[in-house]
Amino acid sequence: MSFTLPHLLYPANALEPYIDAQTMQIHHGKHHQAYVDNLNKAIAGTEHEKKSLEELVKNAGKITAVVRNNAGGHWNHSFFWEILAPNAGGTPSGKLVDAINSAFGSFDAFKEKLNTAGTTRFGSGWAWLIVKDGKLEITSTPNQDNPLMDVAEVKGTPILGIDVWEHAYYLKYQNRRPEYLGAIWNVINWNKVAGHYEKSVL
Ligand code: MN3
Repeated sequence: MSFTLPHLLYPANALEPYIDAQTMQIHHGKHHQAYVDNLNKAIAGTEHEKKSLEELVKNAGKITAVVRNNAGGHWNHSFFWEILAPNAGGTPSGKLVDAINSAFGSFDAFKEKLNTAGTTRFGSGWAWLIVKDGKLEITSTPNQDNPLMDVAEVKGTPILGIDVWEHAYYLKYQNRRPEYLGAIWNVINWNKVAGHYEKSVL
């Protein structure tokens, strides 16, 4: 099958001032598009052509580095755009906030731990909140890997992921990754994250 770039659910400038419009346009329209195009090119005419994105991601270590990087890039970004939203942020409610408090002590302690995972990920990668054996954990992955992959050091179901590649923040924040990580909490769509959480603990 051939993969396509998903539409953003909000205008590119909707996450201002936390994420600027130009970053969104390039990140979605150029970077994500390139992962989609390169993935389609890499699987064309191969046995992988008929597989779902999830199958490709879960078996990334058994395929090629090109498929691993680009299937990961497509999955991660599709996931990322949906957990961001304008007029979002704040704190989650319900079962998710209970699970966060019980796993990390408090919502602030959780944010700090996820920010540390993002800040200390050397080079390019992602910071994740995952469900592993029914419990919440924080982890990070290099490049476009994710915790669903067979090659992930810590495996689990992602419910929140933050892109810490420079392309996600450099135009506005330059080298100040911690500042970007501080701002992104204002645009986290907790309803979406809670939905992922509830599905993963069914
Ligand atoms: Mn990115």
